[in-house]
Amino acid sequence: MKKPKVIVTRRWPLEVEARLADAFDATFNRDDIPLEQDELSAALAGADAVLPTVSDRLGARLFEGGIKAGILGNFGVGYNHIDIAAAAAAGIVVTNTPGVLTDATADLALTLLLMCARRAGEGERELRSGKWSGWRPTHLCGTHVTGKTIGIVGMGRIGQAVARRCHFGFGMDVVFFDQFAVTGLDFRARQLGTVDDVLAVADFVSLHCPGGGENVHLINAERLARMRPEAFLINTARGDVVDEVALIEALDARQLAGAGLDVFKFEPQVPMALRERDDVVILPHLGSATNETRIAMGMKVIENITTFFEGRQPPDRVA
Ligand code: 8YV
Repeated sequence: MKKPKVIVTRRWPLEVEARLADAFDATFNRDDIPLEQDELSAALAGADAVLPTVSDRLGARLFEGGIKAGILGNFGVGYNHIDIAAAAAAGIVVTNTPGVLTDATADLALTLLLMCARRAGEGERELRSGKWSGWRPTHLCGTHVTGKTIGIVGMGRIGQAVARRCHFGFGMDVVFFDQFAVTGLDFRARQLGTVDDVLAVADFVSLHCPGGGENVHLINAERLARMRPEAFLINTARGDVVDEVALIEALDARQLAGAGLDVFKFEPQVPMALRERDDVVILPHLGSATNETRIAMGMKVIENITTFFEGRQPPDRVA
């Protein structure tokens, strides 16, 4: 039987590329340069499956006609870069990779939280630039973490993994907002009625809701004004959840103490006004970036497209 033609839009871990090359008629992006819109369009027209990532914009226009692909096997849990309604209308199945990146992303949220609280980025910059004059009692004092209150916005898999780390690892009180009632947690946590309620009490606010749709600018000027001046905002979800302009203004006005950001609205562009600040920690979208996790994500995509080509329901179908 002829192997399905599969186009992979970016470099993937070698183990996963080898498995793809074995099972499919696979085309890889050896140079790892993001595909242009016309190249994505050609991929959809020429392959049975296209395997995109967050760096590919798959808007409605790409699904307008002349499509051969039956499935988009997205490498990643978030899929707000794909217009899934347009994909579904064009008869294309879309899958994602939930579960396998939960721990890595939660670990990175904690990395940002600790770096913000303990001024780790500032300290490292000072030392590397040769400006450290030595220990002194008042040097780079930050914010205590243990025993504080973590506020989670979006208590799904990753939100719960962050909350669990904060509760068991740092003895923190956990409050959260989720649009659904969340039960069966194995640690103490209080579900509050609104995002604003969480912002009003949390020392650290960590975002774990999907991007796009109703969540665009969920954290806007009004909501930032509700944060406590000693509090930090952590975002490992999607850049569009936070109004970056409003965040910069709120930091200027000291409405919050700082922010730890792994995601940005127009990646890889990050506003200079954020890059120049000492009260923000910024990382280049590293949430799931461990070797183990990236391999597991790739294998999950393979599982999804394999099931699809066998005529069965892919386990992680989102459209
Ligand atoms: C990925 C992510 O690196 O899975 C996600 O939603 O944000 C990251 O873990 C990236 O999105 C891959 O497409």
